[in-house]
Amino acid sequence: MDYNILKIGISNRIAVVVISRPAALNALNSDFFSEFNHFLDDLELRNDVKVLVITGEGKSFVAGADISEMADFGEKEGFAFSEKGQRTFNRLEQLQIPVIAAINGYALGGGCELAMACDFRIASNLAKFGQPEMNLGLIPGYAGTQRLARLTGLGNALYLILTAATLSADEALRMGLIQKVTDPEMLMEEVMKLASKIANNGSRAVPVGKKTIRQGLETDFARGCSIETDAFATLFNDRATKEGLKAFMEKRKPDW
Ligand code: DAK
Repeated sequence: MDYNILKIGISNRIAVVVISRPAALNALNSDFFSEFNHFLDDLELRNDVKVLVITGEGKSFVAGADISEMADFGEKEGFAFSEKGQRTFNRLEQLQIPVIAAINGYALGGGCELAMACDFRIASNLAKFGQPEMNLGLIPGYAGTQRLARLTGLGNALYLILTAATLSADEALRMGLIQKVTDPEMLMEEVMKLASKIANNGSRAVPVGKKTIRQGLETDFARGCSIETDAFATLFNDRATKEGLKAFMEKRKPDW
């Protein structure tokens, strides 16, 4: 497939996807969803990529779903639009490998929802966050109503969605929406440092840890503990786990 919106680079076990439609502040249109799903199809077949980084070109991460595409929707089109976006973002969230959103600017509406479907959010201090759908007579349609409450708590989610408030990066950090704020020129360096740290762990513990935490959040505590026990046990079949334990005992770094 020829990519027109996504710029994709893969090196040192890290894939970086740049969403590049800067004239529309990287708003998510149908072409984006086709290209992104195609990219995920490829990514799921590879085992040499250990971390995915997503960022935006220009002054925006993603300024939302493409409003110009939505303007003439009826209920049927609105349903299909929401369903396709939710399916794509769920797929992203359920990737085996960790995903980092490097938030360089506006993360509004569908852009904030995209960032929330990632595992980590690191932002430039120029970034702005919000769910401004109320200003359009809408509610978030890419699971923002669900993920925002899970990440920031009920009161914050109600406040952000019902008032369409815009948050600075520092406010988003205080709310627990993001993990770190950096100077704009340090953003990619910080993100790549984090990505490398994770990518250099050669064991299955990274994907297993991600899956266990995410599955546990969707169930009750007792069931979550049982999922953890099963996952913990399976790691003892892994050569890399044996090497990690042995290396500790021998006071050396593991040779994954
Ligand atoms: N869609 C399409 N084009 C957009 C856009 C968007 N979300 N955001 C910006 N653009 C375009 C602008 O129209 C403008 O295009 P030209 O006029 O140059 O052709 C260009 O990007 C530059 O934007 P501005 O000139 O406005 O730039 P400023 O720096 O002055 O302002 C801004 C930046 C981010 C504050 C402003 O552009 C803005 O307010 N943008 C809209 C932000 C927004 O409301 N985002 C949420 C979109 S709604 C659902 C499924 C999904 C969703 C909802 C429901 N179901 C189906 C139920 C999700 C909805 C959304 O994400």
